[in-house]
Amino acid sequence: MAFAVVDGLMPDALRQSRYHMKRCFARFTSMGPRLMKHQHLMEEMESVIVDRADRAKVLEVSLGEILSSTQEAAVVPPYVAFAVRYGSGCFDYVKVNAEDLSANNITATEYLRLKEMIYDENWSKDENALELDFRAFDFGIPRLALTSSVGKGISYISKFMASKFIGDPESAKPLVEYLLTLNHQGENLMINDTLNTVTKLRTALIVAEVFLSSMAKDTPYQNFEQRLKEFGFEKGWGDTAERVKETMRMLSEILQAPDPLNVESLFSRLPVIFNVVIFSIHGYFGQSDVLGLPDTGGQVVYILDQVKALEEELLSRIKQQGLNVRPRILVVTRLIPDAQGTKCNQEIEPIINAKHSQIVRVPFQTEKGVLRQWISRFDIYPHLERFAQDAAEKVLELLEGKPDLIIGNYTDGNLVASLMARELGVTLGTIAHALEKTKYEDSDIKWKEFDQKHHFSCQFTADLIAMNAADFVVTSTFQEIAGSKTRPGQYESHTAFTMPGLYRVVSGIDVFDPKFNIAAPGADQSVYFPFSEKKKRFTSFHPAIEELLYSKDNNAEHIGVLADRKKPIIFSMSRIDIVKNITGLTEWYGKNKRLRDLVNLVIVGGCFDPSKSKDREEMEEIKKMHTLIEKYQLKDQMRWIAAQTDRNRNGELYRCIADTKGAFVQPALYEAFGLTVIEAMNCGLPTFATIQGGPAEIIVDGVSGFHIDPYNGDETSNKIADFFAKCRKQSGHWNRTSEEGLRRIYECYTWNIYAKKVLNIGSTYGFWRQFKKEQKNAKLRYIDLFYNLQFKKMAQDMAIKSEESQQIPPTE
Ligand code: UDP
Ligand code: LCN
Repeated sequence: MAFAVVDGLMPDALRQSRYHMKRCFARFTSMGPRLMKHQHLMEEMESVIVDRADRAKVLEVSLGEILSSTQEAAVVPPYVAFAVRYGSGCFDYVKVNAEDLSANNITATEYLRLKEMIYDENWSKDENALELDFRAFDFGIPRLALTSSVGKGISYISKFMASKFIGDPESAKPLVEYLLTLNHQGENLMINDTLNTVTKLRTALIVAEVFLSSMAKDTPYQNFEQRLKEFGFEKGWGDTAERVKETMRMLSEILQAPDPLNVESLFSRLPVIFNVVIFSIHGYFGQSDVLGLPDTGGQVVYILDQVKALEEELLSRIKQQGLNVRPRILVVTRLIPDAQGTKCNQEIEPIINAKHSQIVRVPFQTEKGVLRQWISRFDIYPHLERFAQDAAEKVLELLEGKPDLIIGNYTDGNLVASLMARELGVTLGTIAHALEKTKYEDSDIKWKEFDQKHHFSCQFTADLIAMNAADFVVTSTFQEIAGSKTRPGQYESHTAFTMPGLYRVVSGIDVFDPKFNIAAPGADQSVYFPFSEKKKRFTSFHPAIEELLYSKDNNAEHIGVLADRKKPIIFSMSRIDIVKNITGLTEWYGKNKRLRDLVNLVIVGGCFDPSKSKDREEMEEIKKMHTLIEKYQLKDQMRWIAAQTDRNRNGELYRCIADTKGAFVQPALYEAFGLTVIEAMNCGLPTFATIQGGPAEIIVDGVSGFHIDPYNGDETSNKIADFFAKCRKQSGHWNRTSEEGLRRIYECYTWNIYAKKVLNIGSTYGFWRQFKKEQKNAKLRYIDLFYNLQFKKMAQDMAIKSEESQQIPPTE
C-alpha cells in the first residue's frame, strides 16, 4: 500500500497547508455528488490555489502525491474518495472528509460503493448486491511482484515450477504423471507405464543416454526406436540420436537439479500440440474482399497470418520430435448466408498458403432458423451459447477428437472458446485485440447509457468470464495489460469496477497474474517488404495505384485530387471509426498551413456515402470527413480513397507512398496494437503513430519512427511538418528513419518469433493447469455460476429486447 494514511489524518498536510487544503476540498464537494477525473481535479485545485508557491507547498505533501496519481475521485459530500494508481495495476483507495480533513485508506468495495452512490444510491446501499472477487480463488497461485515482469508469465512459471521440482526426488512426480498422459490419438508418446516414478525415469534416462552416445549424431530415430521402447521410452523425443539425447539430457537435468531455462526448453520440445482451434466469430471472416467491412479489420489479418505461422512452426516441431503427424488448425467463425459477395457463406474454406488449416463456418441458429445477415459485434451475445454447442460438434467431427489447444479472439470468440474448453477440458488461451471497456469513458459506471447500443453489460461480463477462465492470455504489448504511467491497461481496467444495478467487481483480474504473456504479431513479409527491394515489387499494380492516387476525377473509389504531385504523401489507412481518428488527422492537416505546403494527404478507409454504411459510428465519421474537406478546402491536396481489400495491392501502395518519400500516420485516440504501423514499417515507410496504446511500444520515438499525441493536434501536425522540413534539408534523414524502422521490425515483430512463443506458452500452460488443478477447478466452478446466473440471463434479455424492437417499427 503506497499511501498509508495513518489513523485518519494526513498530518503533514494538515500542519503545512490546512487552509489551502480545506478550500480545495470545499471546492471539490461544492457541486454535490460527482465523479471527477485526474485532469478535472488538477484544474479545480489550480483555480482554488492561484498562487504558484502555495500550490507547490500543497503538492509537496500527501495531497500532491495523491492527486498526481489519482485516476478518478468519487465525490459524495462530505467525502472525497480517491482511486490512486501508484503504479501499473497497483491501486489504493483513500477517503478524505472535506470538513475536518480526516483521511482513511478504504477497500475497493468501499470505494466502489461511494462511486455507485453518485449514480444509483439505492443499489449502492443494497447489502445483497452481487459482488465478484475472482482473486479469492488464486490461493497458491504465485503472483509476480515486479512491474517489469508483467507479461512474461511463461518465464516466471518456469522458475516457479523449477523451484517446486527441487528437493525430495518425488517432488517432480507431477511432471512424470504429465508425461505419462501424452499421446496422439491413443498412442503413447515420450514414456510408457514402465517409467511411472521419478526414480525409474531418472535411471532409464541415464541408461538411454549412454546407449545413444555410441551412435552417430544423425542416426534416424527409427533405427533405435525399438531399443528405446525396451527402456520404456516412446516416440516424441526427437528425430535423430542427437536430438533425442539433448531432450533426454534436459529432462535428466530437471530431475537432478531443475533450472528454469531447462524447464522452458523442455516444454518447447514436448509433443503436446497437434490440433488447434481458433475462434473469431463476428464480422465477415474471410480471405478476400472482407477487409474494410464493418467489424472486420486487423483481427482477420492477424488470425490468417497467425495460422500460417503456427502451422509452419508446428510442422517443423513435429518433424524434430520424430513424429509423422499431420497438424490441423481450424479457424471457427460464423457462417453468414447473406454474404454480400464474400465467401462467408461457405462452410469450409482451405486457408491459402497453408497445408492443413481451414476456415470452418457455423451458422447462428435461432428459433426461426439460420440467421442470414451480418450483425454487429455488439449485438452478437444471444447467439453465442448455441454457437458454442454447434461449433463443438463440428470441431469434434472434423478433428475426429478433441483439439489440444483452443484460442479465442475478441470478446465473442473468447467466451465461446472458454465454453468449449470447459466442456472438453482443453487448454485455453485468449486474445483480446481490443477490449472495449477502455475505449469508452465510464462505460462501466454509466453502462445503462451505453447498453441499448453497445450491450456492454454482456460484453464486460463475457470478458470477465473468458479472461478468468483462460489458462493463458496472449497480448501484443505490455500496455494492453498494464497500461502506461498515465493510462491504465485494457486488462488493468478490469481490476476493480462497478456496474450499478448489475454487479460490483472488487477483483476482476490481476495484471500480476502469470497467465499474461506478450507475443507481438508481425506482418506477412511476402506482402509487406521494403520499397527498396526493387526486384520483388508488385509492379503490375502500378497503373492501378497511379490511377488511385493521381487521376483527376472523383468517382466511387476516390474523391479529392492531388494537384501538386511532386509533394511527398502522408498516408493513413484504417476502418473509419471514431477511435481510429482519421477525421482528427484530416483536421490537423487542414489546420496546418506549413504541413499542407510540404505534403499531400492520402486516406484509405470507409466509403463516401454514409447511408451505405451499416455501422453507426462509421456513418457519423463519414459525414464528419465531408464536412472537414469542405471546411478546410482540401479538395486539391487530399485524396480520400474508399476501403481497399486487396492486401497485395495495399502492400504495394505503402511502397509507392515510400517512393514519394512520404510517411505513414496512425492517429488513433487509442490503438490496441496497430497492424498498419508494422505493415508500413515493413515497407520502409517512416511512421508516425499514436502514443496511446500499442504503437508507443512498437516505435522508439525519434529512432525507429515517431510518437504522436492524438489529443494534441497542433503539436502533432508540427512534428510531422518538422520531419519533412528536415528531410528537405538533410538528404539522409528520411532513409535513416526508414532503415531504423526496419531494424526494429526484424528484431521484435515477426510472425516466426510470435509462433515460437505461442506454442511454447501453449505447451507450458498445458502442464501448469494440471499442476494447479485444484485452484483451477475452484475458479471454474465460480465462473460456471457467474455464467449461468448472470450472463445467460443478460443474453436472453437482450434477445427478447431485440425481438421486440424488430416488431415495433422505428418512430424516427
Ligand atoms: N485494412 C485494409 N483495408 C482498409 C483498411 C484496413 O486492408 O481499407 C487492413 C490493414 O492493412 C490492416 C488491418 O486492415 O492489416 C487493420 O488492422 P489494424 O490493427 O491497423 O486495425 P483494426 O482494424 O484491427 O482495429
Ligand atoms: C484490433 C485492433 O484494434 C488493432 O489494434 C490490432 O492491431 C488488431 O486487432 C490485431 O490484433
